[in-house]
Amino acid sequence: MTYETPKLPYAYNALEPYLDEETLKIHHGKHHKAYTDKLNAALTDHPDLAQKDAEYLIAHLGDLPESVRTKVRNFGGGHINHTFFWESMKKDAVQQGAIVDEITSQWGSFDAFKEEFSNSAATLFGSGWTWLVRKHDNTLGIMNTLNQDSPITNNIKPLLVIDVWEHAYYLKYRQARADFIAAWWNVVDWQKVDERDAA
Ligand code: MN3
Repeated sequence: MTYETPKLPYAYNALEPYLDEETLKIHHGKHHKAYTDKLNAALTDHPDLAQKDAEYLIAHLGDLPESVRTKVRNFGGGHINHTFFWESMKKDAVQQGAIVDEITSQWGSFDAFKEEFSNSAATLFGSGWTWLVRKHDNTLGIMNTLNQDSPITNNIKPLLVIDVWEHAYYLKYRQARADFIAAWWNVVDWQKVDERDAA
């Protein structure tokens, strides 16, 4: 199997003005593609592994040969995290549904959740991702991962993610990561989050 960068489920300008067209083109067409290309290159000599879904590889990193483990972690993680990120957003998003209700109940208010999540994303040191997850105790949780790490490596179910690598926002927002995060809430696809939780 050859891993492929999936087409975006919307046009490059669909998330304007929150996520700008130029950033999305570069982020998807250059950054994501580079991860996919490097994952393919890393597994050239491992056709047995290249048969597997990238999600499977990331969920079983500890079982992989040491010679490819770091590359799969970085490039495979970059591939699946970006796919998950693209599919977490849509144009004309509506903040409603089962997860929105559960968040409101668990955090006391939706704003309290947004504040905690936004703060977690804004203060992540270096490059990484902030996730809404379904924890092992079945409650919802907020977690950060560094670089291209994924919660699924620790058997934690991801529901929503924001990419807070600088390349995700620097062209439009410069150093102001918090402004990017504040804008991003406008394009979160809560119906997709519900689908993931139910799956
Ligand atoms: Mn990225």
